[in-house]
Order: sequence, then structure tokens, then C-alpha cells
Amino acid sequence: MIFNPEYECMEGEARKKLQLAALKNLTETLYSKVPFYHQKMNEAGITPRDIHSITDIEKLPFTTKEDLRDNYPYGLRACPQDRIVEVHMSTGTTGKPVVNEYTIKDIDIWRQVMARTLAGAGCTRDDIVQNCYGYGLFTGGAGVHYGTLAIGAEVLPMSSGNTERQLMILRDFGSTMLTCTPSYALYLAEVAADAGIDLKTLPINKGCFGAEAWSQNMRDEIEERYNMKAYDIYGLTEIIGPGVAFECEAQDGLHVNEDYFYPEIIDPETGKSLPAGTKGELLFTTLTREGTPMLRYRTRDITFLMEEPCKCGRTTRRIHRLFGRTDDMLIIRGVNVFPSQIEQALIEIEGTEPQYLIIISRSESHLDEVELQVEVKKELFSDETRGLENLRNRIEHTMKSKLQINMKVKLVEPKTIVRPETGKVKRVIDNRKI
Ligand code: DLL
Repeated sequence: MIFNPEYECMEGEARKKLQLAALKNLTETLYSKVPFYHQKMNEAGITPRDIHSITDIEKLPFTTKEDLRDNYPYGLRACPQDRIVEVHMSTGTTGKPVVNEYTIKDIDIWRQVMARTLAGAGCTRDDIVQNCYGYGLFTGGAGVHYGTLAIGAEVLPMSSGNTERQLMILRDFGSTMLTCTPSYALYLAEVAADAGIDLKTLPINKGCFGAEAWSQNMRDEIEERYNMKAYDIYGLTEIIGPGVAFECEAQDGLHVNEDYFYPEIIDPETGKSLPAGTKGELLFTTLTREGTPMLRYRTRDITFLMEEPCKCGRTTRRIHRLFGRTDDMLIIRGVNVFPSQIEQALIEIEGTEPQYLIIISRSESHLDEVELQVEVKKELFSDETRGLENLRNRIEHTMKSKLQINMKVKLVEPKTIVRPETGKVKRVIDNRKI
């Protein structure tokens, strides 16, 4: 189903005209209202008057995650405070979180792009959507919620966790659509099997899964276990949340909502633009956002653009399913975390050495598990075991409270963790076969 054929199936040149008009507007707003962008454009030697075609976007400066952190909390706001109606933030950061502020028009955009996303997976007003993305500062819960309302389907705002109750509701309410991370979909299936529930006999028949990397194998398994169609959805807090790009029934690349979010691919090393079909780092410009618009935001996600027509009739460009990231950001049970943040949290705990190893695996029930090996001062090992036990608990508690991640901490003696003689130290072993 196509939610908004007028825009989703628009002829290419007509769309470019809209995009150009929006880009001119956006650069004018950013140049006149946001000192950060004013300075960046001056440094790049460009003003809004230099934008004559959509490809002139390549002359504009990039925005990075660091820029967002440096301007925390309000520095990138492009409208008066009284027009902001909602705020979301990135998950799991010890440092400054990435903030996205929405005006009512931004929320309307979100409703629109999420309605298109859910409709792309076949959602209609007859559906009952069990939404198990987290509600709160994370964008997953709210994004799906708004999209469901825009379609007029029924939403069950479950949020994440409490798996037994999720299963009870899934069965008793006859949910027809599931929205959560792909790893949680598999975990839920596992718990259902243990409880003797045959998901194939339930009305559930489709789902939208994203917020973390997943493979075709995982898709096959989800589709098989639930007897459903499993669609990939992509987005990020900085741009809007979920709803940036989505799969249609062809399941062949994700359609970018490019009348709102203009995609580009660059070489992450040189910053040069790359043509469709060539893998590189994905950028987005939010053409029409008002609260915290982004200019050429570097997502650090790796993919390529697909320009060939799609069977479904939509004319929007697609991105290939994601290949990974250019940085070392980890996504553990949907929470984004950098190894450096784990290190920072450790340094603050007395008794530990700054040597650690993060080992990530996926349990048989498809949940991410983290073992954190930490070297501790020699004296502690000669102490009674209670000291070690206390320290272990303290580290686990700190990681949970600062990073929102449950880790199993293993304390090891000094010099246990291998130091490489050449090259970079390996801090992360990711054994997840995604
Ligand atoms: O994860 C927004 C979202 C919510 C997307 C619900 C889909 C569904 P962040 O927490 O800011 O926002 O994380 C964004 O997650 O840059 C990617 O690295 C990764 N990611 C998101 N969707 C996918 C996907 C939400 N479908 C970061 N495949 C992004 C692979 C994904 N990685």
C-alpha cells in the first residue's frame, strides 16, 4: 500500500524542484538563525544565495555528531523555544546526548513519514499494531505510535520489555503487526516456543524491524517463526527517528522519504560525493524540519544509493540495507554506545586498571550479551574475595546506570588482556553472527 502516492510516486524532475526550493529556504533559515551554521557557511565561503541547483548541496558544510554534542542542549535550535513541542534524545551516552527538538510541523512530518513506512509494510486501518519499541526519550516508540495514528490503525503502546505480558497481549488482542528490534522479535519467538505458543496460528502477519543491524538470515528466521513478512526500517534520532527510509513489499532496498530527507553518499575519508551504486557514508539533509534541522549530517552508516525504478511504483531513491558503520559505535540491545564511553566509566572506578576487553555475543535466545573483562590492581587479588565481589558489583552497577547496559563483569589479573605489539589495541570482540 502506498500512503501518499502524490509524493511517493512523483516524477523525478518535479521532486528535484521541490527539494531545491526547500534547500534554499533551509539554508536561509540556518544562515540567519543558527550562529553555528552561519559560521560554518562563512568558513566554507558559501551563502544561501549560492544555491542554484540541488547538486549545489555538495558545496555546503557537513554536520557531525561532535557538532551536536558541542552545541548541547539548545545550540542548533532554529526557531523560538515556544514553538518546540517535543524532544527526543539518543540512547545510552555518558557524554552529552544528541538532542532533537520538534515543532508541531516536525511532528506532522514524522507522522507522515512513519505512516508511509508502516503502509509500505502493508499496514491499513484494519491493523492492530503491537509497538514494542521503547517509549520515552528514544524515538522508536513515539515514531511508530504517530505513524499508526496517521493511518488510523489501532496501536498497542507496549514499549519494550516484559516479554510474558507482550505474549499475552499478542495472543489475547490478536495483534496483526509487530514493531520492535529484530533481535527482540526473535527473542519473543523463543519465549513463545518455550511457553508452547505456536505463533504461526496467531493473526500476526507482518512487522517493521530496525534500530540495529540485521541480516537476511535473521529476516528468514523471523518470517518463518511467525509466518509473517518482516520489513526493514531505518532512521536516526538526529534526523527524525524512525521513518527516514523503509522497505516496501519488494523488500529490495529502503525507500528514502527524500522529499523531507535528502540523501547523499560520500567517501568517508575524502568527503567527496559518490555516485549511485557506490558504497560510502550516508548523509542526510532535513529539507523541511524547523526545530533542529540538519545540514549534510554524517550518519557514519555505510550503504549505497539505488536509483533504478522499484516494482512497487514509488519513485523515491532507495538505500541498500546497511553494511555497517565507519566508526566503532556499538548497538547493544538497541542502545548505542562507544567503547570510549565504557572506558570513561571504568576510569572513574577506583581499583581498576585502564585495560579492558568487551566481548559481545548473541545468546541462543537471540539477545545481545556483553562480558566486560577488566584488569584490577594486583593487591586486590591477594585480598579476601569479598573485595573483588564488591568491585565487580560496583562496575556492573555503574555500567547499568551510566550506559543503560547490563554487562557481566569478569575481573582479571594485571597483564591478562593481550597488548598488541603492533597496530591498534583490540577493545571489542563482536561474536554476534548478524
Ligand atoms: O534507532 C531510530 C529507529 C527506531 C530506527 C526504530 C528504526 C526503528 P538511534 O538510536 O539514533 O535511532 O540510532 C540510529 O541505529 O545510525 C544506524 O547505525 C542504526 N540503525 C537504525 N536502523 C537500522 C537498520 C534509531 N534498519 C542508528 N539497520 C543508525 C541497521 C540501523 N542499522
